[in-house]
Amino acid sequence: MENIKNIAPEVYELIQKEIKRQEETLNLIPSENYVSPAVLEATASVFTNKYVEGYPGKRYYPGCQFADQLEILCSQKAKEVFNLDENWKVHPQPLSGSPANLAIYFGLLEPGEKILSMELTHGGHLSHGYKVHISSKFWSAIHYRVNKNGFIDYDEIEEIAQREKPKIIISGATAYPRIIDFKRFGEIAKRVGAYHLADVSHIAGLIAAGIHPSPFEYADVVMTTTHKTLRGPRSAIIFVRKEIYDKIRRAVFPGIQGGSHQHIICAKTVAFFEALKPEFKEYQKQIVKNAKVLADELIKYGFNLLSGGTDNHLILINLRGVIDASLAEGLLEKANILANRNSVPGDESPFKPTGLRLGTPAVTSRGMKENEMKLIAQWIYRILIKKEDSEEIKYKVIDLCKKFPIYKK
Ligand code: DSN
Repeated sequence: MENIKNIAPEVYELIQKEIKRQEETLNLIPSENYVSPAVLEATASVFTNKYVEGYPGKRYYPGCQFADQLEILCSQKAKEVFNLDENWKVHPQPLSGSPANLAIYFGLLEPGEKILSMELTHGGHLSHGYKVHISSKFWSAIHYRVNKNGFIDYDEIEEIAQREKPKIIISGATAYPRIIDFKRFGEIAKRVGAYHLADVSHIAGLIAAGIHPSPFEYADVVMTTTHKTLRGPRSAIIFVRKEIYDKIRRAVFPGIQGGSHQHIICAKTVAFFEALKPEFKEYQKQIVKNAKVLADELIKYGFNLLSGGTDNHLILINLRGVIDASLAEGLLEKANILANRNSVPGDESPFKPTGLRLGTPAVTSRGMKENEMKLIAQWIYRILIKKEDSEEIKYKVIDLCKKFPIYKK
């Protein structure tokens, strides 16, 4: 990074500090991950210099021949990763998850039509029609919830769908630790004449590896961000059934976005090449194994987990009556352990959440396995329940991190 160092020393310093922070921190934020050196290289490639608007073969700028080939390759590889046939088309340009969802609604719904999605405090996402998201200005959202055991209540979804006749039903969540029954979602959507959008941002890597059931047979549109379990750059991608592809194509560009970010499309393509390797499947299996061990250990230490455990990469601890969730997040951060406070069912406001969300994609990328998960659970217990000094645990955390470097020197 000599060039950055010479031109912008303050920026260089910040990058160095961020490298050290990442290397010395146990990252349990379930939506974060570490990209490979190859994906980092692609993110910094000269494709960042190229303006492209439109689509391969129909651009609003000259000089797009290689950008076009890249975009076509990105779509092909994305389809291979999810084993899709000619009934599916890919839109590789969305900049991130929230604008991608907006484009889907914009393409498929008329103003005022209804979105049926998961309640925010029950694991849903802001961009699924929640009142502070722009989607709520154009469409009205109604929500389904999890039952008292923390599982999605499909009968309730069916009942709401029959009554409210939404135009789109969204499966997928930002904080749900269990298998999602996409087949059931698809059947309900079909019965009431709604589109089924599966937002698989959190679990796309697991789906690609065949560890979580795939939504494709039962959905009209599948959206995923690319930087979570999929371990690509910070971005998103949309898969659409060919009959309705044009509506969504136009909604992304020219509807919502301008020129796409070709260096990020380049990095997504590299990530898809990686996702097609056998090691990727092993990695995804280990994410789930690690999450199960972490969950079991936390239960042994007396923590109350939503739904009583996990089937995927994430865990939600209900801290109500135990410790304030913001305080818990802060105490763990002081020990260089990152887990984020999160709403859980029963919370009155998303600003006062009582849950803590943890996940294993990032620590698994470092090569950590079951034994390390046991250690991490013990540290969480010692900090949050035994009230041991976070600073003391921090040295142990740093030692462990040093044994599992993110980027080998
Ligand atoms: N912010 C992401 C997450 O943490 O789950 C979802 O967009």
